[in-house]
Amino acid sequence: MSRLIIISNRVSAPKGSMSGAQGGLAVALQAALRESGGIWFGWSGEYTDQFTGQINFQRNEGVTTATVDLEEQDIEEYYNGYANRTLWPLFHYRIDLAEYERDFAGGYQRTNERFADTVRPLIEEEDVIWIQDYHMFPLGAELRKRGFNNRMGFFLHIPWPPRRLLTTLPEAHELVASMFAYDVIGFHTQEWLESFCDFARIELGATLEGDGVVRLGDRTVQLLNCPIGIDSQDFTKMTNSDVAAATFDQMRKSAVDRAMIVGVDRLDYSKGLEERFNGYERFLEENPEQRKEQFLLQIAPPSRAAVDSYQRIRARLEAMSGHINGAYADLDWVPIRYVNQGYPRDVLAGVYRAARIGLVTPLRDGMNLVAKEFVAAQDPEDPGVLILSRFAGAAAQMPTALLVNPLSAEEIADAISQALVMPLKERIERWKPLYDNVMEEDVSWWRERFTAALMPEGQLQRQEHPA
Ligand code: ADQ
Repeated sequence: MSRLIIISNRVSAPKGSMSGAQGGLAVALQAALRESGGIWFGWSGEYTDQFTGQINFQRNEGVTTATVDLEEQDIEEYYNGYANRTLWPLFHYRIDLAEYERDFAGGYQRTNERFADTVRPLIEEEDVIWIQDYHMFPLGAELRKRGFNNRMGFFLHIPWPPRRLLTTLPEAHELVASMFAYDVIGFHTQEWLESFCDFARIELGATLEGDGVVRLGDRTVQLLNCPIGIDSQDFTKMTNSDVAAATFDQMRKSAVDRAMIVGVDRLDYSKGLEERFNGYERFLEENPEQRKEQFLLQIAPPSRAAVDSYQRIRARLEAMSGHINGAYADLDWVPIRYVNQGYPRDVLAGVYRAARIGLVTPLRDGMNLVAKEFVAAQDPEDPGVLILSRFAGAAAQMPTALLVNPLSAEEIADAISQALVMPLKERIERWKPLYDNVMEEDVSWWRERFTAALMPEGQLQRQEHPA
């Protein structure tokens, strides 16, 4: 069997010290690395005054990680700049927030070249390379330029935007053309896959060869619809843990017979938090009789604080929650509990289980794992209701959730009202298929599906890669 080399912006710490999606993803990728004796390569999270490309190796629980320090300017331009100020908003359909700066594009390219130069001595002829996410689109092409003929795959964890939006990116053609260096490209949904295909076909003149295979010049790439899941076994353990049980009791006690609606998100404009608060306010306004029967717990730890748009949304959410509480709170009841910190996954599992409604309303989301965690944590005898944005990748696998348009305050308000009175029978009928899917199509299923495409029947199928 070939070794797997995984490359991502950040390398996750070994099991035990991680949380959330990264946790599940890290566990799945580490399992693959353990099986194949491979290496996980990426940025160390540390700065250096002068880039040297020196690699720091660590071996932990059978997994080897290799990391490199970057210069502050690299992080400013590549990570805070192109990745998070340009690509992230654009790929989440927010061209109003996207910043198009040559310095960012240049720093992104330079840093990817630095990654390619650094990882180069670690790669052996039979290795299979799997690159993760939008920080590293051009890395495959950079490795090909350095003469590597290895099988190479790429997985995109965020949406792929519609063609006309992507054409606003000055480097779009170059960037997408460079992705033909990969042998397999994975997306969370058929929709993201087709948007990629549209751009390649219409803008670059690529041709479809059937069954998700696209050709550009002498390169063909296999496109794969490959939705990610949670680490379902591990999450079930979390749900059954003492910590989850204690959290459940604590939440139920503090809810005093009121139904809890829960939202758990990184504080990010793509998660639709302002629109969610608007929808919730609309619900309060339109349903006075249901008002004091419930409350909303919104957990939203700040992320990417170095980027202005994240500071702005944080300030707006503070103002909105203050305004809604000011307008509706009573002596014995406050509608929104707004909490700006992260919690361990076993605590979250208890919180999800204590909730009557999971409110997951991103404006766009590659997948959204909170929706799946919420479903996994429910009591089968008395499950809560998932309200899910139609525009999350997860919606494609979760048709029996209450699907809403997250931009419509009315739809959010109606769904909350409907979920609060939903009979137990209907709650179970809606929840069960969601649960079966979450358990079946979990993170191991995802990883195996992708690696099976990358390493067909364990055989290495080579294409010629002109330097
Ligand atoms: P994210 O945008 O980070 O991931 P998501 O899939 O929702 O989004 O995962 C968030 C994870 O962080 C969940 O596991 C959740 O439990 C955890 N988390 C969120 N808030 C937390 C809190 N307050 N405390 C503790 N943990 C918290 C990107 C894409 C997604 C895609 C994933 C995986 O944007 O669309 O699903 O990658 O591919």
